[in-house]
Amino acid sequence: MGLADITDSIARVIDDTQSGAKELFEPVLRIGVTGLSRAGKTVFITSLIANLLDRSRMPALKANPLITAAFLQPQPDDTIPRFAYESHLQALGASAPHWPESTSSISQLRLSLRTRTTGLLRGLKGDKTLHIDIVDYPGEWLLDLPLLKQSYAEWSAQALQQARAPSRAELAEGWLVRLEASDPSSALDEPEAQRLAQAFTTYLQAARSAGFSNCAPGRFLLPGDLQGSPALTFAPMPRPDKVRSKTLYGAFEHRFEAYKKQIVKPFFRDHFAKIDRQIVLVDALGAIHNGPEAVEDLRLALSEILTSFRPGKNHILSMITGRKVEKILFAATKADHIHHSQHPQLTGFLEALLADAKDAANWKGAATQALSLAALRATVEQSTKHEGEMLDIVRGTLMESGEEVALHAGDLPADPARLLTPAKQGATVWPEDISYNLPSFAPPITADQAPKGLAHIRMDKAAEFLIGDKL
Ligand SMILES: Nc1nc2c(ncn2[C@@H]2O[C@H](COP(=O)(O)OP(=O)(O)OP(=O)(O)O)[C@@H](O)[C@H]2O)c(=O)[nH]1
Ligand SMILES: [Mg+2]
Repeated sequence: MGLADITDSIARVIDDTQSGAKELFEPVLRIGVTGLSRAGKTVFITSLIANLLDRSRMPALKANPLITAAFLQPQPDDTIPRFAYESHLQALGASAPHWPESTSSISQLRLSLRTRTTGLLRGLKGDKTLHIDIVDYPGEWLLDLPLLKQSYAEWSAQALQQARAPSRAELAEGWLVRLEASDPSSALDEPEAQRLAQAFTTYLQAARSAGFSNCAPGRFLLPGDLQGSPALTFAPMPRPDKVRSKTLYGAFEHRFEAYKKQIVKPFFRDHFAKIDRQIVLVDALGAIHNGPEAVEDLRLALSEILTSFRPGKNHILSMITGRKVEKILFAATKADHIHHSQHPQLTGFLEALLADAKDAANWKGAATQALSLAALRATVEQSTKHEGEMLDIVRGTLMESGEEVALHAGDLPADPARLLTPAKQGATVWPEDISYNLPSFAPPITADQAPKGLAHIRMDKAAEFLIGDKL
């Protein structure tokens, strides 16, 4: 070790103890924000930050009157990209606002809140500071957890069975045809390996677009800078009688193991393990809109996700992380698509979905809660007379045409079983009396540019659940 290395490591030790000492007085709360692709993560985080910096729209955050300052700070982890708050906010707040671009990786931001101390200690302690590290990561990455327990042969058998199921067979056809034409025992041929991986990825993307949630491995849909790397160039294959390392099957088996070891495990160890509280965003309305198969698939994905939050039950995960998330909030996003009179039904549906997923995951984990929210309210509510009856509707601007419409998306049933039972029984369409149509609304144009937080539904309730007790 050279002198420079020694001084460097001494400096680091001092640095670590200092930040450790600081954390004793200035606690850090790490909040994970996740959800499957398009669930609303980016808009949620942007809105949460905007509404914590300016809290005029946050009445349900009980400690609000005690907060004396809120500010963004450099984040502690140098290797994670910073959440691009300013550009997302600018996109949403512009005179011609647009939804933020899709994001595909992990990112982070630190927001600090200074609060007045109350009670006896007030004179002694002065203000206190809470650092909130918000970590955004794709929910698809959690769906990779089961892979850690599986061998390549087991995973392949399961993935093939899933792809051949009636609801997916058509989407998987291109890949299955290619697979049929290739021989797992033939010598590894890289172009052939790439074609198979590509065909498999195309199938996963098609499944995702059709509204399916279970589309592991997560990095195949969200490769980021791993695109084209060997760890992502494999696909399920039926196991030949004899496995040799230089064959296509042998190479894929090796790459599957590399994917687990070098991509999945480090995520759980380095990022997931440090999360104290978690919010899981669920596009429940989108799944209902996509039909019973999408709802059933979402239910299965939620139970997989719950398994990730239950390290005790999962031996591999306990070994990697060793600790538990304390609280998990499940939120049905984009609730501004429906009138508030329908929100209890939406929350009820999410609760029922969650209860089922909990049964499946044999849940005895952290405290959970479900609610319906809109991170950015794109509609206004209205009641109108229709065929002699009052109808609750929402009014907004359609994304596609730019046209302003007033609409009643359909009534969610009061009993969530009316949706969950047909979904579980494998129905392909909803019963006739349930119809539900969900358009995409454009973000609202805000007249005044003063930073007043973003118009939302129940973001303050979400914030109260996630950080309220720490303020
Ligand atoms: N009306 C309405 N639409 C929303 C809201 N939040 C998200 N959306 C819609 O959902 C889309 C996806 O939201 P994002 O926040 O980008 O979702 P994400 O989970 O970050 O998506 P990925 O980065 O692609 O995984 C947006 O482009 C909007 O069309 C909301 O509060 N209200
Ligand atoms: Mg995003």
